[in-house]
Amino acid sequence: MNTLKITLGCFLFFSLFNAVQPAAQNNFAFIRPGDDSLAIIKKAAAVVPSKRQLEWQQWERTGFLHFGVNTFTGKEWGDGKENPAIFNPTDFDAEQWVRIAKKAGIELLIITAKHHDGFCLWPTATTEHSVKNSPFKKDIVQELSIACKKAGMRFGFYLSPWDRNSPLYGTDQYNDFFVAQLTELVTQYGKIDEVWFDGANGEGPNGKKQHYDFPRYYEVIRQHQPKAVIAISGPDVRWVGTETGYGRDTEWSVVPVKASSFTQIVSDKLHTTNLVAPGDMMETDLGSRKKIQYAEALAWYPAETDVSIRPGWFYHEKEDSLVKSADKLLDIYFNSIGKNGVLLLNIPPDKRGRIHEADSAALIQWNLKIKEIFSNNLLLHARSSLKNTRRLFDDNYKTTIQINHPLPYEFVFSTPQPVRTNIFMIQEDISKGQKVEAFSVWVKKGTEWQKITAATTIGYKRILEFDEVTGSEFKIIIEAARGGIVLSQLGLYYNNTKK
Ligand code: FUL
Repeated sequence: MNTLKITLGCFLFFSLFNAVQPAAQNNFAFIRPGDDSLAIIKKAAAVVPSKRQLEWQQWERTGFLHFGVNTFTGKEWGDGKENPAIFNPTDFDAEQWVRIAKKAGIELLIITAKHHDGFCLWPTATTEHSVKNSPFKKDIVQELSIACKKAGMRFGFYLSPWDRNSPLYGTDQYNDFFVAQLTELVTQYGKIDEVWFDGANGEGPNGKKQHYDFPRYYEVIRQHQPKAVIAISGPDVRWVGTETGYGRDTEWSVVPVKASSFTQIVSDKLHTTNLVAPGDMMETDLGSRKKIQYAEALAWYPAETDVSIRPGWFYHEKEDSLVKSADKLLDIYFNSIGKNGVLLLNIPPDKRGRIHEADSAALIQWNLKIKEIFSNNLLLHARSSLKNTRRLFDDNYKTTIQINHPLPYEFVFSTPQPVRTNIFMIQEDISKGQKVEAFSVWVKKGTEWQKITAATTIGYKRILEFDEVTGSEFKIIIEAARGGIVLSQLGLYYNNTKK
């Protein structure tokens, strides 16, 4: 399933260059034949996110709601032959979903408006295979969009291009059908913040072959919901490459793409004929110096890290005892958001139409742990060798640290009292690009500096765990970078729940 997802996702990547992203936003760069490796690095450093990509990154925690006929059949992939009569939640409460998501620190909810089985959670005019022919009748997409709006929660939808129910699937008319579905969703439910196009397709070599008219789909979204990010088989956000919740140790948001696709944005036209795949999203290295040396063009294409709180994406009673614990979710938090990604955590409603007690308990615990750890920055009152004022944070707990010095460059913090720490967090101001390639963190023991931890990329956020140390002098060394660095936040913390 993943291979197919990647292939399709990659093939659709060209639309990064779609007409609605004006060149002035600079979330891409051409590599010219005469550019030497230094010029290429410079260009990579100058690529910045578009406004919608920047906002999206700051949501950090987002939630997925897999809900549909599979909830009632126990399957993960329905075959499209399910009788709508089986869809009958007994105690449906979209407000409960939103309430729990809020308590988990989640900023956006994405509902599977239609999964691969083709069953629509809204009473679409495009097919009879929907809630309108279920005993439940209600419009789930509407219920959720209203609940989100009421609670100030962002809202998005997943619409599966692969449709196992529609007789049109595999024909040109399917694109009209899909556009009609999409148009209903982007026009009838208020503001949409994210649209998720899955690349999965299980048709196999002898199955139906569908040419998806993605440029047309994107145009519909941009026209009606210009602020929405289009993810996975979309131009704004890429799949991290696993469904484990764990991102790469080195995660670049600037990745190589093909120049032939690039001309599409320049000419302000969408040409499917020029479609070129940028590569495999599952590779361990997407954006290193070595990778970008061979690029024809570069683009800001950040990672979304999706994972389910349960083994499956849909609710199955037999998995009630297999819900991920708050500690496991915390580890995922460190390894997704803490590795320059946005976390998309799936919390599937059960047959009642509610988030199960086991899931909500873990989610609430998880958020409490995050709050407890990150509400106490041990560097808050530290003096720093960096700032003229020597005060690291202003009254609003904001800092901006600009480093334009030759590398390696080091800066020191001294805390008024010795502090005990086992977590380091640091953020680049990505509105200025992603630059850091290597850094390390040190503590002073007597007269000696000891290395506590080291890593490669930072990007939007990097969180590093290490064995507990106590000290009052800490040092950060930026060892390598692609240009002048702007840091927007950093801190030392203590996780006292660590086993
Ligand atoms: C995959 C799908 O096949 C799964 O069912 C699930 O929706 C996951 C998020 O994406 O490609």
